[in-house]
Amino acid sequence: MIIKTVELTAVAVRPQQYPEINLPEIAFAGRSNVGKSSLINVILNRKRFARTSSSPWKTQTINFYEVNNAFRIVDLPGYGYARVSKTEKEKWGSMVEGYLKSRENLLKVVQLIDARRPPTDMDMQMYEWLRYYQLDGFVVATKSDKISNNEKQKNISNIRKGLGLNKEDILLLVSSLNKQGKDQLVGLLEELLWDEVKVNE
Ligand SMILES: Nc1nc2c(ncn2[C@@H]2O[C@H](COP(=O)(O)OP(=O)(O)OP(=O)(O)O)[C@@H](O)[C@H]2O)c(=O)[nH]1
Ligand SMILES: [Mg+2]
Repeated sequence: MIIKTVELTAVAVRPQQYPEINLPEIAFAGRSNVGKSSLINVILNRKRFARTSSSPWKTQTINFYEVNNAFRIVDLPGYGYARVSKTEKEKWGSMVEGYLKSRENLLKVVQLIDARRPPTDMDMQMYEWLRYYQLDGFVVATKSDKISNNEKQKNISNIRKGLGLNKEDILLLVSSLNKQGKDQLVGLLEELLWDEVKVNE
């Protein structure tokens, strides 16, 4: 896929602020700080387009990145950050759930899991939920540069088990730092988009 143009078309906290439903969307979900925004920058070939931060809870809005005027990558705010008030968590819940449940042009969700640890309860709940709504696209394990090759096999298998992935379900190991898995990731996105848009035009 050749990225010709990238545009932040909307920053939303409520449906009225979403862009039109004229283009297909793929959303990125995962725990706060797992690396969603960083990975989106890798896909977009932009260093700091999606804002990232070492302190959790950086992305607190739903950000729509339009690529080649053909599809959108949607950066969701992360879940599971302990130091957030109950009210904030509820606000997050209704904002993200509202988007995921009602968005007609949402094709699939890419779920991100930290490659260093087993999935958290919230990771598992999220994945169950996505599966229930048939929004489960594929899973990526992030920050692979932080684990050794020995750990990779073991951790991948723990994540697969924790999420209850089937043999045919995809789990891709990625790193935004050394770009491991980038080409496969872009390939998988192309596959999801294939029927919807001519990604290479
Ligand atoms: N070593 C390493 N660090 C990473 C990687 N991806 C992200 N990080 C770091 O992890 C931190 C969080 O990254 P973000 O991309 O902001 O995470 P996020 O999931 O968007 O977080 P929220 O917006 O808070 O939900 C930053 O300090 C990144 O530099 C990676 O692949 N390898
Ligand atoms: Mg973010």
